[in-house]
Amino acid sequence: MAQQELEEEISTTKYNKRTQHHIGLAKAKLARIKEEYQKKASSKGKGEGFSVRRTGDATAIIVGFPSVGKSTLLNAITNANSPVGAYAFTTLTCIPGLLEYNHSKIQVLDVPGIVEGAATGRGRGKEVLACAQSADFVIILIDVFDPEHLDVVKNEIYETGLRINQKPPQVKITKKIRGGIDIGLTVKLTKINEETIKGILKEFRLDNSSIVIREDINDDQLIDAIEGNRKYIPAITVLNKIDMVDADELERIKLIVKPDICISAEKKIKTEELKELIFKKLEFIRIFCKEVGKKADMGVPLIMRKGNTLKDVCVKLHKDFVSKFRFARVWGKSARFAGMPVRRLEHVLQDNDIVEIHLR
Ligand SMILES: Nc1nc2c(ncn2[C@@H]2O[C@H](COP(=O)(O)OP(=O)(O)OP(=O)(O)O)[C@@H](O)[C@H]2O)c(=O)[nH]1
Ligand SMILES: [Mg+2]
Repeated sequence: MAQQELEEEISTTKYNKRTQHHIGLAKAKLARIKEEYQKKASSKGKGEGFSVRRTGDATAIIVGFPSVGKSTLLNAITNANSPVGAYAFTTLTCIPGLLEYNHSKIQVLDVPGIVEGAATGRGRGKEVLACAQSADFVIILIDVFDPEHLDVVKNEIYETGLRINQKPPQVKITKKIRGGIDIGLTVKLTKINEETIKGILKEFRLDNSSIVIREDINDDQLIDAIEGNRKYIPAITVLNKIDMVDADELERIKLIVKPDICISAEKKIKTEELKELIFKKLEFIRIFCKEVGKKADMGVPLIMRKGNTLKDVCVKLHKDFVSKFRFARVWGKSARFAGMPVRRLEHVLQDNDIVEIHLR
């Protein structure tokens, strides 16, 4: 079946216990077709992002339709000066700005507007979404007058394999040589049954495999786990141009968009609160570095992210530190005792940890 027919079938079939198996398989087929298509497209070398050097402690990207005020917002919260225009597609490339907040440096990217079909290459959609893929945080900007854009933007983001505000599904799949499919469950599944799981696995030629599922996943999450190339990034929805509507109108629109924050980029209403929100959502932690035989420098922390490891710290300090790493001594919440030696680069650090790196 062709892509369009499958898409139509998925969107028009009513989802219930009786149809869920059928829909699950159709989704798997569609995902396979898209996977093939993307392989072909990327071997032609298309769909690369904009080349902007990443700086700072994290990168956030502002995504939205044309003229929603992305450039105005960039100019309001960073040191950048991106041209603003009253017409669509003012911004044609990627323009970075730097937002300094609470000792952290956040790179914010302003990009061209996206429209429906962006994920499949409309406008500069592919470049914009590739850029979002490599960011740490997505700011979805919505114009008060176009609340219906939210679903379109979210869908385009989803289509490029980006998952916002979602965790990777707790599913482990291993290929076997023979013996069919065996399913191990540690929870009761309510959104998908074993028959559908097998059908979807077969669609991906995993006829001989074992799968262990540790959470109540649905068919989409199973396909994500199989394809394995999804990116999981936090995001917020920001409603802009609230200076253009009265309080009642704003309340009505808020019910549709359910924004994390409402602002006016132009009038700088709530832009300070937005900075704080971005900072909070990025979940920074402070790591203090210490030289052997000296006291730790508690003045200047290294700004890292929650979940970061010793390896991330090494990468940030010097390009050779990972290959020369012998062990580290760690003080603080991630250490079982003060000065604990750690050999694993995968060791996850905690806020306020002190790290002393020993190199070869
Ligand atoms: N009233 C009002 N107008 C705004 C606000 N933010 C942006 N605008 C106006 O909206 C228009 C578009 O703003 P831009 O910042 O260029 O929008 P953009 O999203 O970068 O547009 P593209 O680069 O074309 O995708 C301009 O006329 C801005 O002055 C706001 O908060 N309130
Ligand atoms: Mg712009």
